Amino acid sequence: MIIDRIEAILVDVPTKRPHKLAFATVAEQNYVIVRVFADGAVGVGEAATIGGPRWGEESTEGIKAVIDGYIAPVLVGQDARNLNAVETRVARAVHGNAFARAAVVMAVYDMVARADGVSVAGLLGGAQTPSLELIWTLASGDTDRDIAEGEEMLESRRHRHFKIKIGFGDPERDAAHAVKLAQVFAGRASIRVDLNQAWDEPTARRLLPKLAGAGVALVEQPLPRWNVEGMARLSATNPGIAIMADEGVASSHDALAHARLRAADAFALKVTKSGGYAETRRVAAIAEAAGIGLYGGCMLETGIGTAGYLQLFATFSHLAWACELFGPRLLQHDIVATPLAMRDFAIHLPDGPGIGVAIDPDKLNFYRRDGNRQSRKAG
Ligand code: MUC
Ligand code: MG
Repeated sequence: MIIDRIEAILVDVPTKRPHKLAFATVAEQNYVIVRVFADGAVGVGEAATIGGPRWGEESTEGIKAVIDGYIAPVLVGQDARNLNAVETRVARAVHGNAFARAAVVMAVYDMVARADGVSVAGLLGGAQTPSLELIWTLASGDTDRDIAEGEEMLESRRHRHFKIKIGFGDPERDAAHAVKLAQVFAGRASIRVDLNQAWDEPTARRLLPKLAGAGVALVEQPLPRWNVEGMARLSATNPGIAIMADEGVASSHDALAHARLRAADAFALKVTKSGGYAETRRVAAIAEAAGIGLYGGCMLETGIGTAGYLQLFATFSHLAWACELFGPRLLQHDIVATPLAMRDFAIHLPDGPGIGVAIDPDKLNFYRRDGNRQSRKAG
């Protein structure tokens, strides 16, 4: 199965409501959809970014340029079936640029699995669960609106774990917002907060006990990603609240550094930030060896990227902190033909081969940036 062409398409999809994070408010999500072609077979993959090069270094424009200019040329002519060689070849040809590499790797796995009539999870050794408990992020930027949204999610049996985005400027106000939500949903939903690196160590040391006291179960990346030692000090001194690394743990080297210092109680896994399936599995293996819990993270993917992540997450024996593969639910429309099943507080692994979902060509045409739609960037 010789790869003959790789295509990278920029896609922008508006969200149902503004999604407010520490570093940006997102009204539209930006994607690179990748299609890999070989001997008449096709596979699809995706890289999602949040607010352009703000969550991390990569933007969709840069991802497409790297795929077109540097990844496609080293893969065209290669045998897609040698998946290990494909991942290594891409990693050797391109340093960093993990999202660009992962989107292509995802598409190659999808193509090979589809051709063999098996799922990507099957190709990775087999799913160990048919569904995963699914978190929702309350991030409207307004406490009352978040409460109403949370109530609706509980009522409709969609989600019973909420992640709250904070880190907007005034830490006391952030903490008060999280405490309020923790009180409102006490005993009915688990509450976690994501700072996206916004606090410094003294602020975290001062406010984490307050969050723990209100029942917040976990705090995600409170400190800048470089401050691994600070994360270790927080993990050691805040037993009432679990500390999770997200931006700080992308590569297996990051994972090892965190594990050595016991800088986190949990790692957020993301196929794109780790550059593909192989490296994400290495991060997970280090976590498991160190007794660090796994969490299935996301970058607000469409059904394509969500399915690509889900195929891997379902192969793990246990995700201690569940997963947040809710991206499609935040979008005004998904771009897949048949949406992923999300019900009874869980996301369900699709039955089909490959990643288990396929692009709806009409929706792709409508949302692709080089079509007629105007893109609105994050504020
Ligand atoms: C992040 O940092 O975890 C995932 C869900 C969400 O609401 O934001 C993201 C990114
Ligand atoms: Mg995060």
